[in-house]
Amino acid sequence: MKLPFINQEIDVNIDMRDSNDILDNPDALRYRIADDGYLLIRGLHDKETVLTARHQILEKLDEKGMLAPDTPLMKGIFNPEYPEPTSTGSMGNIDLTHLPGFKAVVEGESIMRFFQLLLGGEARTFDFKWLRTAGPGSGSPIHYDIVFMGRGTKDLYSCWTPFGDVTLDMGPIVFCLGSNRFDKVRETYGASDVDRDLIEGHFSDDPSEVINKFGGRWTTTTFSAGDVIIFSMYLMHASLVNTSNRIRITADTRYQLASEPIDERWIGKKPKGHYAWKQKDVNIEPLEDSRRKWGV
Ligand SMILES: O=C(O)CCC(=O)C(=O)O
Repeated sequence: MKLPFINQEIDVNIDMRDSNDILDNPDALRYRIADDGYLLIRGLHDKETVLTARHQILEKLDEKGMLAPDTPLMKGIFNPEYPEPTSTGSMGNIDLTHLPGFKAVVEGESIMRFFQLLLGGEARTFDFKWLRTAGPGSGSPIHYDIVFMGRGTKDLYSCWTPFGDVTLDMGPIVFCLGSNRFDKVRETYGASDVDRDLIEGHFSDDPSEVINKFGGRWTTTTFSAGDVIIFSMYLMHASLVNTSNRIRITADTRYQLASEPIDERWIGKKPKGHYAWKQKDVNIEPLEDSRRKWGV
């Protein structure tokens, strides 16, 4: 089915398999995430817990004027008069990410227990939370997560959590299956760090180019409140463009063994974050130059 990335509409499969059948088998989970690069778990969270968080987040967005007047709060319909339809204002915004309902999901028992089982020891999560309140027209570019958060253990996982149902027109996350085995890309782009190397961060503006040059295939699915998708630092992904009139509320949060080194940019009461990348007066190397240098 043709679906829109930021710069291009291409054929995307809608066939991700869930791992609910192996949820109590850590060896099988580990084997699958190493192989497929992801674990889709339907209904990991209690739906009501997720919807409570959604309600609390939407109340805050409403106070900011992001919701269309006189529309039902829980529908999350974007106010077309609001000046900024992208999600950047919500990432790491503690007004939102410290909401008790939100924390009850991303730091709650279901997810922490899951990671304890997967990792085989006490798990911890970064304090910084990438909450996205993505309005119409927004989408995320193609990247590996490691370039943004690779200063600690590489045995680190992202978890993408929808706070409400996410249909295909709301711009769900989309994965390039097989990209965890793009060896040269892993060794070059995948060894970079956006704050050290001052690169663009994303790998390509062109989803067709990625599969034509390196292989793999793009795939996504629809999500319901309660579902999560967990993926490796080296699985290339993006999000599709939100073509609906609703705000896509999702979070991407990170988990690792508590005993392993952690990327210091994302921990503490006020995480430092990207101290160089995309900061004022910092020159970013053009993507084509980085790719030429890497030979990919
Ligand atoms: O939700 C999005 O727009 C992108 C998510 C993402 O890049 C991530 O989970 O690492």
